[in-house]
Amino acid sequence: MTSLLETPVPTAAESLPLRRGAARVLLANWTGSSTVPSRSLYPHQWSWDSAFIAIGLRHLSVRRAQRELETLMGAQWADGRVPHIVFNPAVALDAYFPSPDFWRTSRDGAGAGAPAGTETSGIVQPPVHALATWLVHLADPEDSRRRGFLRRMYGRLAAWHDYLTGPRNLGGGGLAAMVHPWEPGMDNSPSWDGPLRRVEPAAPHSYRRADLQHGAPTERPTDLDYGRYVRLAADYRNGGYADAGREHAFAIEDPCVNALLIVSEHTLARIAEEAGADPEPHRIRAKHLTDVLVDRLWSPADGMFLCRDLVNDELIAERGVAGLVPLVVPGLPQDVVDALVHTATGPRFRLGKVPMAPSYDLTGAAFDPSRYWRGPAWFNTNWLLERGLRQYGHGSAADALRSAMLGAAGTSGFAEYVDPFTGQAHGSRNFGWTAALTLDLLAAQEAGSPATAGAGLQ
Ligand code: 9WN
Repeated sequence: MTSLLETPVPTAAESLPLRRGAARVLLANWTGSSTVPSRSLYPHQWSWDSAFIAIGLRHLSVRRAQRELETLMGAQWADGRVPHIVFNPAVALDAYFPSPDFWRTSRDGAGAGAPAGTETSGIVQPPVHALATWLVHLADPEDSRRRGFLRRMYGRLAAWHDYLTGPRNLGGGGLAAMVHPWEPGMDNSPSWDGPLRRVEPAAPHSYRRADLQHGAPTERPTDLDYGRYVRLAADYRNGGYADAGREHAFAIEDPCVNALLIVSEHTLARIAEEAGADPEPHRIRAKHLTDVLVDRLWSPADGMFLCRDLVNDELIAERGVAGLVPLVVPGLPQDVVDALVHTATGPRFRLGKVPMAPSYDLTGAAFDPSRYWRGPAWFNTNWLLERGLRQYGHGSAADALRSAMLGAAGTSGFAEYVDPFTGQAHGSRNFGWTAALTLDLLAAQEAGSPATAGAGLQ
């Protein structure tokens, strides 16, 4: 298939150029208070990017990693939501669309508690933040304690999870619902094709895409999809970003988002202990959400988790990598774990035969090896799978995946995503979380084992 899998484990000296390259990306993307995913395509702070970036940045500078998360949480809304973008006022309005003058959160989001002095988007992204906070703490617990890092983060993280399990419990079972395809972070996944068909696209002349100035149209979402993204965001804004008392045209429960919420709840219990708060409610919630995740999103026939469309209350019959990510959740039933590993290594995802897991079923009708979230392999989802495999005792599969990721990160110039078969680079280069997770994988490889096995809890 490809030589990436056969790459032998490099020594620390051999990995030095890779480490230096990754560090250079993080230094170049640092703005003074946070890190941009990409200097060209994404010139602001993104929510789940910052969490993954902090996980790698801690190996370079613990203080910067703390700052990264503090900056993001500093833009939290009073209702607890953590916005998916925190805009940098020094960046030109036309550098990214939708820009602050589209979201208008300080005005239109005021009723929902948007900050008055910082412009943000009004939607959210997956909750990786408590996990990242805990891992940053572990990098230098003494410094963290001295600075009161966990004490300052705890209340904000707890409010964030309360938002997701409160106002965003749209399905009623307890899982967090996402109301825009940008929220689960896998914008253009084929899982959204069905739900999006119900959405009337915004008129093409009513907005101007900025992403096509930097990204190839064959790798980015189509104009039709973009029109629908804009419509959903504008409708949410026009409703004051309120979650209750409105019909959401798009509302889904996603297994990756909720798996990350569960892992983050487990780590929030650890953070609570350190911060002098009661950890028990977080443990109870994590356990409860694990049961609900299996109950509502597990598909025995597919051997993986699927997304649930809350508009018709049906599982969406598309298999994306989001459905494998729950492998990071501790305490899953053994038959679920076995089936997930079987599916990950079977014909749909071929882990172990292709270097990195694709973002979508290789046998699926919508599979495309180069288009955004419709097939290419991403480093964050593979990093999560690597942790999941290791957590459930599949150490050699995890080692092989780690080597393949490190190989692909270097040869692709820290690409945003890669062709799952060849490792060929796609999207932007010098991408923040690719560089950061490279540093994290290198640190674990050097330690001879994962520094933070499983969810970083046990
Ligand atoms: C919209 C920043 C973000 C990632 C997402 C990825 C992409 C934005 C876009 O880039 O989304 O949020 O413009 O396509 O899909 O996961 O957080 O890297």
